[in-house]
Amino acid sequence: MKMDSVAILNSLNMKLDLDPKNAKILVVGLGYTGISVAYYLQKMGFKFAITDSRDRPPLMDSFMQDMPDTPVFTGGFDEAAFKVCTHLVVSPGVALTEKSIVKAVANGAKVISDIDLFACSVNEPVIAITGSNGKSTVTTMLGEMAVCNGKKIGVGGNLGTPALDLLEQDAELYVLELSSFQLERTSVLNATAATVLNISADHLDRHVDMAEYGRSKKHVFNGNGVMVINADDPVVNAMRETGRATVTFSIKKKTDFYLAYQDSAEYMMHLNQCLMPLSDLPLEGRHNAANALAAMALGTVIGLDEHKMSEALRRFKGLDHRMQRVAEIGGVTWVNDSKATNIGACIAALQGYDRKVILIAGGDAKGADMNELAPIIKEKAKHVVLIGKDAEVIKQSLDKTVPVNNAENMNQVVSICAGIAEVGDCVLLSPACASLDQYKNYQDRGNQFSKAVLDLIK
Ligand code: UMA
Ligand code: ADP
Repeated sequence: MKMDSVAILNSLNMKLDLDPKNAKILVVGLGYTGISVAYYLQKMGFKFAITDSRDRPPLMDSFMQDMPDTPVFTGGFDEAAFKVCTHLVVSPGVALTEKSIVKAVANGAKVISDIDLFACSVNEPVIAITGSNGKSTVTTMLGEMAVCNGKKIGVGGNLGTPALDLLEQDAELYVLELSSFQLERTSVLNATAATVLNISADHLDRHVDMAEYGRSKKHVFNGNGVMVINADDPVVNAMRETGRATVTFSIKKKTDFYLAYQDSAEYMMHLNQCLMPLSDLPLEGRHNAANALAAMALGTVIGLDEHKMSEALRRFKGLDHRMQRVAEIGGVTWVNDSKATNIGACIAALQGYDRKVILIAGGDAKGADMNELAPIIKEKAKHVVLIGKDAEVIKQSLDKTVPVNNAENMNQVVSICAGIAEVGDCVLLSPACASLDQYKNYQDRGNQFSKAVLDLIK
């Protein structure tokens, strides 16, 4: 049954020591998360202030029009506000190592997240999905499976809609994509089922090392819900806990959800039962078979019908900027995988090809070691065109074993690739890096690529 505001206030008090009479809350960050927290706190009767280190966060003006009485401090973190607060609700874009936060914590303030507030506000099942890659794909797949089962659902988190905004949707089930930043500051989420899809290097400009990055991801398993484990990933496998209900998936061996040949066709399987032929899954790449199995595993835990889940998978269109075929021009296929913002995604993309491709890579490597990427590039790329801040780092790692060109912008990239490509070739934008050094975001990078490609046929 849906929680009323009395029950939510009790839960906030019990789990987070938050009560409207005594709490002095500082919301850190005036982005989508901070604003969703502000509306939630106002609705629940809490007093709070907001701070943002930026001079003028992009959403500030409309927010101030809507909530003119809220104290807002911008242009640096306001020390006075940090000094008096009992609770800090810190947005994912702000590192917990910020001096003001460290000081406030030393003074006894508690760091919480929007996900903690959300967790105190719902009785309905919550499915939580994290991992270095595949989060958005699996979250969207599972959402579509639930809709196909006639469920009223709320789907969001890192995917886009802040978790607290989903509460307005009055859902009977929530599916949340969660980033390592959201998870590292979340302590009271107890998801009905949760998964870490995989772990590979990402965000090492913010996390101290891989071990700390992995520990943040592991928070998704806090509580006593079902753990959905990728049996192919050693780091994820090591997160298993004895005595916890666990469901496994694998694209390499027989587990609870796996792939197997039956009468010379490859099937997605659950225990000894065929779910659907893998060829019915309309997505490129073996990694998407793993994603589909993970979504099936999560859906099964919450009682979704397997036929309906297969139906949703057969209709799944895939998300833009993930292995998205842009065009075939003169026998050359152009693929936009701009969302490959880390090494793991680029490796998965290259592994999906049985012939050599022309690879476009580069951008902001976020501290990752590009030597981990070099072997697969050497194996699968006939030519590499590099862009962005860390182009040189990638070039060095390739050690002159693959022909490399550098380019300044996407038009130049596409014109170089068009000059090299021969009939039957594939040109793949899978940068293994974040886009923010040159583009607004990965969508902007992907859109500029697609436009430049389509301009070739004008
Ligand atoms: N910022 C400052 N100073 C501040 C507060 C923020 O400079 O005081 C900067 C951050 O460094 C960041 C930007 O402002 O560059 C936005 O930060 P934010 O925490 O306010 O972000 P939101 O607008 O609340 O969006 C966040 C997620 N963004 C980040 O984690 C950076 C969104 O994920 C998410 O959709 C949204 O909450 C709702 O849950 C985006 C993302 O890029 C898609 N996520 C990263 C990823 O997927 O790799 C983790
Ligand atoms: P996330 O939300 O975790 O960033 P997405 O589904 O948006 O994941 O995909 C991001 C990138 O990772 C894309 O380049 C996509 O092709 C790739 N990818 C998707 N699923 C996987 C997976 N299971 N393993 C490795 N790479 C993947």
